[in-house]
Amino acid sequence: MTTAYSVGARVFLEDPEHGWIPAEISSCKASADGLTLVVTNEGGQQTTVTGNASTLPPLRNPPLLEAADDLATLSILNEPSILHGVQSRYTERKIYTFSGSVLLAVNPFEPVPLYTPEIVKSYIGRRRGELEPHLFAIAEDAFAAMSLDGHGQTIIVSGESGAGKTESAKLVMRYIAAPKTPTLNLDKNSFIEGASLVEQQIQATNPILEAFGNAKTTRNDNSSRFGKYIQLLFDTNRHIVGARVRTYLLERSRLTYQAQTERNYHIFYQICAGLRSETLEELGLEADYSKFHYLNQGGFSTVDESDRDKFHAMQTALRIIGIDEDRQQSIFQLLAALLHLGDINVTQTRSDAAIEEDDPSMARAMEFLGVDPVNFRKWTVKKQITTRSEKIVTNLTAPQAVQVRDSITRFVYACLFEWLVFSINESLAGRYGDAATRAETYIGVLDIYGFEHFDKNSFEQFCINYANEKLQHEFNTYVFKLSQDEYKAEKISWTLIEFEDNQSAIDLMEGKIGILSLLDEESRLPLGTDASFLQKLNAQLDKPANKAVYKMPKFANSAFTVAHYALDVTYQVDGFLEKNRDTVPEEHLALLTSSSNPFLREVLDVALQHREGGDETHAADSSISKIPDPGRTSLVATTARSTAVKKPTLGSIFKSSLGTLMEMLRMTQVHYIRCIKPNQHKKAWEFSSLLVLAQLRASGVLETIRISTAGYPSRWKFEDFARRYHMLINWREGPSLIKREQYKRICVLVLLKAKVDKSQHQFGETKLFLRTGVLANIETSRSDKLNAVQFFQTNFRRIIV
Ligand code: AOV
Ligand code: MG
Repeated sequence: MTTAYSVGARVFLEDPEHGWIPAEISSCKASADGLTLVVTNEGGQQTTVTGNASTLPPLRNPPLLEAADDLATLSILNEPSILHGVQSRYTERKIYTFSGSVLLAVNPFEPVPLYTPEIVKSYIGRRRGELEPHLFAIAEDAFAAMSLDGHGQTIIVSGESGAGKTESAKLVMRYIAAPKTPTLNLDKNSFIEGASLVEQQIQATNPILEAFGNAKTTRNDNSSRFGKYIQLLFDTNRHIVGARVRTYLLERSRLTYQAQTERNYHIFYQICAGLRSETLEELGLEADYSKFHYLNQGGFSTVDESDRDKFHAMQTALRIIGIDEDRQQSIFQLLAALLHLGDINVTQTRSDAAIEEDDPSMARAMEFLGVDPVNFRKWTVKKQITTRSEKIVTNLTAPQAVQVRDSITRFVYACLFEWLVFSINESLAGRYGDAATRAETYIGVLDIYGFEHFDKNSFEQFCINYANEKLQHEFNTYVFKLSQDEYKAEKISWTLIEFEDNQSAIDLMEGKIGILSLLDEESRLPLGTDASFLQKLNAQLDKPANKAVYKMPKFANSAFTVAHYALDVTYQVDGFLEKNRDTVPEEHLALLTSSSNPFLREVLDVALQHREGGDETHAADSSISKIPDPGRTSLVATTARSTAVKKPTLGSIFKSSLGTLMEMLRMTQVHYIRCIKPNQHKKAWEFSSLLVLAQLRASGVLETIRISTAGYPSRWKFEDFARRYHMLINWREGPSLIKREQYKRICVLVLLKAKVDKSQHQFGETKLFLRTGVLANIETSRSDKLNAVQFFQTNFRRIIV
């Protein structure tokens, strides 16, 4: 039983609305069942509770420690203390807090004056802890660590959708790529004045990739629909010489379907809003995009002014990375072609699909794609099956034909995205393509799509959450190893503590008999269906061994549930097979690759070569041998050409690129930024405790605390401890006169005086390690003593007067 519960001690009471509310112990009695406490909350209400250390209300830190810059310095590291610490800081407009080596960043949801050139300058060359917690402190840490021995670094930005990962990642990139001179201009959305070409090119990647890879979802108006790892490359003098971008699995379904209040990729709206009216007319587009099926399903019809501004910023960015006006025109033409494709009218005659010969949308789309409309029409309403002896042509139904049409849109757009990433990399490879040879080391920034759970979750959410689950595993390993390393360095005796990680959820998803492999198996069967995939899942995975991670939902027979580290998510199986196969009919592929549009041919060439050739064909930057490659851009799986050849499915491609990414992360020194979304309505300075608590739990921040409380959460350098607490033992000299050789002795005496049991502390080489709660008691004694001194002085004075 812990002795920390006593009259006057501060605790937290669980509250269904606020998570936790502060209270104080008014009476405390030992009973047969442990302790019986009467607890009074701030409103004066009293509650009686009986229990032991694990069931009684959690203790609260002394006031001085509560809103600490670094949560790791808290004496009591329980859930409510962490939550309270983050909340008190956020209320004071302090959005950043350290939790040990991890930076927590709570989204302010409005511009904050924290990124001015002066602030940038102030962090340069400073050690962490010298200044307020900040993204720049983490970036500076990474830069310093890289400069020290040339070791590669990665800054991993994580958090749920809308938490602020992309904004944070951009600020971090800007800090790292910024010339370390006082004249830089870091205004939002402006390019750095006086920045070198490569620095400008690095900044230019953001508006481009966001236009083509971000979209409005119900959770975030600028949600990243792809994962991104950007490596900033440095030479031996620690000057930036280039960069390399790797992207992971762009969401494809959004191109042809958007849920209510969601949008397609920004770029479509940007061209409608930003192109000159002559160009719009040439492309058959209108500023009012509501007539396009691919743009109006989410229910939007008004032009957003910001789309126009973003379009111009994006065009500037394209120019900076070397995509000139002509090429831009070709890109816009391709995008227009896709919008027209979506408007091709597919009807049903009896049981067969039909498209009018002179469908105007088809004519436009084919003109821009450079494809013969007759053949296109034929292979959209019919399909050819090759058997051993003959070829049989059958008619498709209207929904099947729409499927074919939409698969072409998704395929062409995915290739265009690949091509863009490829072009960006060519330009980032240095003016003479020499970044490769000059680069000695790097700082990587990882910004992926955050954990997602919608009302209806599908293959995309499965992949996104799978990626987050893998990252969470890296995080656990990192934090666990970090505490172990410190214990080892300080040579304190410590039995290795076990902690429960999320390996079983990962095995469930990617294991030999896991969801992805069963999905692949089913996807390769010509007659495979979503329903039979689900049957397989249930037959293979609904076993006692998976009880904790796999569940069959009670009220749905077309879904399965995975217990993720963040929370349980139920996935609807319909569409899983189709999305995983991600095929376009081979006849259509042949039409596209032999198009009369040279730009389309180039786009497909780059994307497909990339798929087949692997790293070697990644021309621009393949020779960066010193710098490990975090995996090529997500690949484009193509046709169902032959069932004999095992073509890669999207799931298997994603699995292997994530595998490469994780290997890469393990080779680097990692730094973590955990973004937190303070409320669901994107409102500035509103803090919903329950929502934040859920994220702290899910992000593993609380789990890391659990890991550290299993050991010794408080670590104090002898010197710091001695200086703060020497007054408890009436040490003869003031803090400034204490000598180095006395530090440890003072620590011993303070612990003796505070009656800290031997089991509650250990002396390391340079630090004192304390079990949870010990410091709080010592801190309380210190304030009591200070109060007593003050009381004495006041009264003493009164007597004299
Ligand atoms: P995400 O990257 O974490 O979501 P974003 O970085 O896109 O989230 O942030 C969402 C929105 O929050 C931004 O559009 C800004 O309006 C606001 N925001 C975030 N960080 C800041 C900041 N430091 N200062 C001011 N506003 C900010 V997702 O990509 O959906 O997982 O997939
Ligand atoms: Mg994002």
